Order: sequence, then C-alpha cells, then structure tokens
Amino acid sequence: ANVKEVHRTGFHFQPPENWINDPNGPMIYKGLYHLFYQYNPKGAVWGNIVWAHSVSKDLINWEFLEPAIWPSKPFDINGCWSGSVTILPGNRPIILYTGLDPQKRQVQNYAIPKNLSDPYLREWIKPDNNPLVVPGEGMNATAFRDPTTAWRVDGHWKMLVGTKRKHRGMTVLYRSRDFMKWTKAQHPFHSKEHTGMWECPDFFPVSLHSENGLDTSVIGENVKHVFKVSLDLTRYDYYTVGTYDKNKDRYIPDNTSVDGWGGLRYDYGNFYASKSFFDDVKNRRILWGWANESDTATHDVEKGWAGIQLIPRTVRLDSSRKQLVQWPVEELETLRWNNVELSNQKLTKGNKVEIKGITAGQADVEVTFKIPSLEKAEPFDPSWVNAQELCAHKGSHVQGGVGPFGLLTLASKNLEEYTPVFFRVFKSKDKHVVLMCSDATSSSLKQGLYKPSFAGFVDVDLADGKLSLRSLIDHSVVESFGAGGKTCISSRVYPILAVMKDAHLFAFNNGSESVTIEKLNAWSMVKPKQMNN
Ligand code: DQQ
Repeated sequence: ANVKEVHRTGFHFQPPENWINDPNGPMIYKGLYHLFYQYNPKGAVWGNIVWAHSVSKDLINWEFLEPAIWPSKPFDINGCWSGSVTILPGNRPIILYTGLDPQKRQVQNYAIPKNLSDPYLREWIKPDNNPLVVPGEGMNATAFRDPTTAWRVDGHWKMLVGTKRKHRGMTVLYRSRDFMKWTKAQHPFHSKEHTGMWECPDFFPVSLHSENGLDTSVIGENVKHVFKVSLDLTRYDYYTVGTYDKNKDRYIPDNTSVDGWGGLRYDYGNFYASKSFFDDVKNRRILWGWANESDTATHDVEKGWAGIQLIPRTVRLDSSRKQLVQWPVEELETLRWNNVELSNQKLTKGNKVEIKGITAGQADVEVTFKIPSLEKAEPFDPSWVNAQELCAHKGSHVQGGVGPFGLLTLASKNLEEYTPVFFRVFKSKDKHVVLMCSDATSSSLKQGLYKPSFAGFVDVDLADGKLSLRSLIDHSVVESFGAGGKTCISSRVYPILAVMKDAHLFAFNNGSESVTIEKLNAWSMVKPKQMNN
C-alpha cells in the first residue's frame, strides 16, 4: 500500500479527504445520529472552515453529506467555527455557532433546518436576525466563542460562551426566554486564573444513582454536574465534577476536583475540543473528541488528509463520584470478527506473548491482568506529580517491581517499532499508585514526528488484584481505556515497518513480579460500510 494510505484509519471517523477538527453539534434526530465537524473543503491544513455534516444509524457507519453551514453572510463571512445543537420543544434542532464577522469579531449565530420532515436535515437556514450575541463592551472580541448546548431552567434558556480576561480563562452565561433575545449574566459562570482561553466549554448533568445519561436540562438532588473546557495552551480537555447553583447561575467544582493543568482529563493523550450530547433513544450521554495528527504539516498535505474523530464514548459518573468513566459505544462491537482468546497465561519477568490470528493493525483488544502480590511494587516518590514525565523516565523497557506490564501495539516483528500501552504499580504511604502509559517514543523509525509518552494516573482500588485494559488499534491511532474507562489515553503514531500485515500485537511484562493474563480477547475489526474511506 502506498504511504498515503497505510496510516489512514479503518474504523475511525474520517471523511474521504482534507482537514478536520472539532466535532460540532452532535445529536440524534428522528433515529439518525448527526455529526457536524470543523472542515476545510480545500485542503489538509486548517482554514476555510465550514460545518461539514455526516449522518449515521449506529454511530459507526457514516454517510457524508454536503456541508450544513459555510461562510455566506456578514455575520460569518470569515469562518463558521465551533458550536452546539439544542433540541427545542417540538423536536426542533437549532444550531448555535461562532461566526467571524467582517472585522473578524467572534459573534454567536444560529441556524435552523429548512425542512424538519427530512431526517437528514440536509439544508440549514441562517435567519436575518443573526448574530444573536456580539462581544460586549470591554470583552475580548477575538476570544469569544464556542457556544454550548443550551439548557432550560424555570422557563429560561441558558448557554455558555468561552472567553478569557487577560490570562483568566472563563465562560460567560447568557439567558433567554425565547432563544432569540439573549442577556449576559453579570458574573462569569465559572473562571480560573492563569488558564488562558477556554475553548469549547461543555456542561451537563450526570446521574448519582443510575448509569443512564441525562438530558442537558436535568437538575436536582439526584445529579451532579460536569464542566469541561479545552485549554488551548496545552491542548487537552479538562473537566471537574461539581454543583450547579441554578439561582446564582454559577458552577462550583467539588473539592475533589481541581480546575486547570493539574485537573482531570477526559483523555491523557491526543483528544481535544470534545463535545457531548444526550441520546434519548438509548438513554446515554455520548462524548466525541478530535485527535489531530502528530505528523508534520508537510506530510499531512502529502497524505491529503489530517485529523480523525475518536470513537464516540458513553460517559457516566464513577461510583466514587469523583470522576467520570468512559467506554466506547456498544455499537463498535458490531465490527468485531475473528475472535482470539487467551486465559490464565502467566507472564514472568521479561515474558512477551504474541497475540496471533487477528489483523493487529486494525483491532480491538480487551485484557484483564491479575497481580498475585503487590509486595514488590516500587516506592512512589510524592514529588512525581506529572504522570507524563514519569512515563518518559520509566518506559516499558525499564524493569520494575509490579509492572511495567501491558500490550505492545503496532509492533514490528523484531520490535524495531512498537507503541506500548501499560501499567506500573507503585506503593506509597497508605495506598498504591497506578500509572498508565501510552508511549509513542518507540512507535516509528520515521523522523520528525511528535512522539510523546502520554500518561495518566489511575484511581483504582487494587483489592481484587485486577487491572483491565482495552485498546482500539487502528493503523495510526491507539485509543486505550484503563480500569474500565477510568483513565483513557489516545496516541497518534506512524510506524513504517509495523503496517498492515506486518503489524503485530504482544502482551508483555517487565516487572520482577509475575502477572497473569486472566482473560484476553482480541478481535480483528471490519471496515464500516459507507465510510467512503
Ligand atoms: N477550533 C475552532 C474554534 C475552537 C477551536 C476553530 C478549538 O471555534 O475554539 O476551528 O479547536
């Protein structure tokens, strides 16, 4: 296969060509899922941004439609940037998005379907009373964007827009009775000093007592709220779990959650500008995130495409109530075939087992490791607060006590190239600390790539001695879910040897304590239909 194709994904969302970034306005309407996304119709670099549009019955097989919104009016002539969909009473979807006007001011606009009886919602109208909201006196007109899905409390609609004041990142809240006339709240909904621009805010309730998702307007005793921002200084999506004060229209994070760099992330790897929506057919909240390329722009242009959407994930509150748990939507499992299973396989120090019989470059792997004893765990130094630095020092080949153990994905036969996804367990004063890594350092012999050793801590109780890992491997992306989705890490990698039939998959252990693969299931993944790629 030629270079342009070997790194194209098989089952991730990718249009046939060109640049994509943020997922926009996901929704389900009349049984069809809609995904809009930032798209350059003219090339594989960012620019000329329109809202491209795709629909699907199952979140897996997609049809690519004509763009829904493109620059055409004074209020969006310099770009149609990110935004959201709200479903108005009577099942009427409405798009809120950021337009760049002739002065390149960022303003908030709306668009509505031309024909509500068409489930594809192919055509959208931008009425003449746009823009709905312009940056007010004293506001930063070039940092005022990405309206959220609106929610309704006591007859008032509320929506958030991301912005900053000097270096303080914030979201401002707007209220409306009729969705057309919006008034700015005096106080920011939430803010934090030294965090820079807050892009793509997302705000939604999660249930305390059920695994089901909730409509964005649900409030009350039985819910907590989640607030997410995309921090453009680090390019990660951070969230907190907290409380929404509907009277003051303010959000207060719990004291178990922190804002900013040290906070929780949806994903500790390449995952940005995400957006969630409530699927009222399957009663779940679904999260979409974008992964950009880690290759050079020159190569993106040569390939003719750049950017993928990661597999949509269901999100719910963890039983600890301190964090979320994410899991690939169940529909992904319809692509599995050719199952290979291992059980009770012991991995002593230095062991490596190849998982044969699947297409290792396009696969789904689930494994549960059993750790017989934690006694040999290396001591944890409390100054190690940065997981990524720790993983950079203690890679998969650096011998440990309990771990490193995990998977070697996208590996060449003789391991010239491999992307390890693994755990390492440390002991600290009164508990164990689990580190999860997805390390691109050794992923490719190719020069000029960004090859970070992404990592996050996993807040998991090892009482039963078990640690699970699921990895979705798809040619140039490895998307992993640790401990049932408590910690997620996505890496973009570009092997030159470990491609197509020459990609291999191994399980390994480099810790002095033996671990056992209690159960491993791996599947080849079929390419979805209609994907056009
Ligand atoms: N991408 C959009 C902006 C948003 C940024 C422009 C986040 O609306 O803030 O393409 O990636």
